[in-house]
Amino acid sequence: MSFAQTWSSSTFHRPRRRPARFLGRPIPATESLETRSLLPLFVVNTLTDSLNDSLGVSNGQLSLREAVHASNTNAAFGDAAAGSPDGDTIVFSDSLRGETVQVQQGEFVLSDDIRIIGSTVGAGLSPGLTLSAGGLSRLFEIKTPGAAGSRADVQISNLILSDGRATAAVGGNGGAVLIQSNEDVTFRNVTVRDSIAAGNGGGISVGRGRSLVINGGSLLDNVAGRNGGGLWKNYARLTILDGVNDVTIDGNLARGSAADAGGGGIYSSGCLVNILDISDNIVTISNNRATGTSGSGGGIWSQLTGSARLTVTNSTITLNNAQRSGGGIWTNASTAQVGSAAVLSNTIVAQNTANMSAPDIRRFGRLFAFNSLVGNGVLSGLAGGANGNLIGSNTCVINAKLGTLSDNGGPTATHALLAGSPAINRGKNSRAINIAGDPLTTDQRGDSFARIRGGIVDIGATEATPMTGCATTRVVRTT
Ligand SMILES: [Ca+2]
Ligand SMILES: [Ca+2]
Ligand SMILES: [Ca+2]
Repeated sequence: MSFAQTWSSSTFHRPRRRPARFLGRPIPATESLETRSLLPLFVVNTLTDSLNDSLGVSNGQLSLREAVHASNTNAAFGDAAAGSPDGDTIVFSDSLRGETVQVQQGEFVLSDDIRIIGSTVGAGLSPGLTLSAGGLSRLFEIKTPGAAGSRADVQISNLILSDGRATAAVGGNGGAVLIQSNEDVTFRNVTVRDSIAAGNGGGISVGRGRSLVINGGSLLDNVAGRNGGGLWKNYARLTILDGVNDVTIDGNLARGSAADAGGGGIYSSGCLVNILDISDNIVTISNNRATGTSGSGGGIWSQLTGSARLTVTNSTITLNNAQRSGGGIWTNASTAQVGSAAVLSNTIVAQNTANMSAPDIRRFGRLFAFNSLVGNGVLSGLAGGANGNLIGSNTCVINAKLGTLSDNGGPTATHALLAGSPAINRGKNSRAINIAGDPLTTDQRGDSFARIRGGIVDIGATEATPMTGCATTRVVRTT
């Protein structure tokens, strides 16, 4: 039988403005088919990644290796029918749900429009399966071999990518995923974890080019020998938003003597199209470290020139560490450029540490904050009281009263606001909006957790449960 099946062209039209929403719905079993062009659907039904898979030797089962090859070349390969130049879709059989593909034949190079979906079951929230490189190679390299300016549109969803490795011999960047120049890529509900890069981007490296949208998912425990423990990007647009679930960037590390800039969680640099939006409400950035000799920006390192900007909305950045300065955020937005700025709204940056200076935020150039809480604002240039901000100092650090990173409901771990947190009801409702300007409806945890409780949004990624009754009860210690 042929594993290439017909699929509606309507499922692969590329909504460039908001590609993240494109994958927001599970693929219906009976999509209404348009007759003008039908695109291939590959249903991978084996976990194997053998030499025969890479050579295209048929064994009656369709492997991911065969499907990717046929999609790239638009020619039949092994058990895969020919892909289409207009884009292909690869899904995994439900029978493989929860399993792991051990990637043994090297990274998957994606060079033509494609989407790879780990699971189409249910609401599409849980990862369908894991791709593990076992420390042998990257998982994906996304690149277009065509003429200058050509771009591939790549969408990957509902997968765990683990144990990738980029050695110096393959350029060193992007432990799990290397995105070459001029690509438009969307990751939806993809967790990138436990990967190592000899160079930049322990988890993901995004080269000079178009855009990466991270819509739900996590960057966990990745290590870069240079900058950007979780993710490194240069002259590219990165948008991180929640979609139907949240984003946690935790436990990533930028280390080594060449980690001269830092960015334990995220390293972002460049101009013109260097935009980092962390703005759909629900990002937790914690426990990342920049330990290079002069590493700064334990959570985020952001160099902004041209019209570049860094926006962070309703997020929590805590417990990150930098060897030098800016344990939570290091930002430099050139004041010579009208358009460049870092903007924090309804965001907590607290309980971060830096070994030299500025534990929470090290600011150069333009930084604006609104209704945000900074535990120790020394060297941030921010003053408490203005714009509804709560800004601590060396002598009066504000305790945000955050719980440990733990399961507080929802798909991933969060730092809850503990009773008495000064962040409770200190945000601004009109700033609790997503990238499209629409009001946020849930906090980081998703559906059953309203973004606004008690009438006023809280600062940070999660909303506290309002106290009910007993509001006037006080416990007075007498001894
Ligand atoms: Ca096969
Ligand atoms: Ca193709
Ligand atoms: Ca509230």
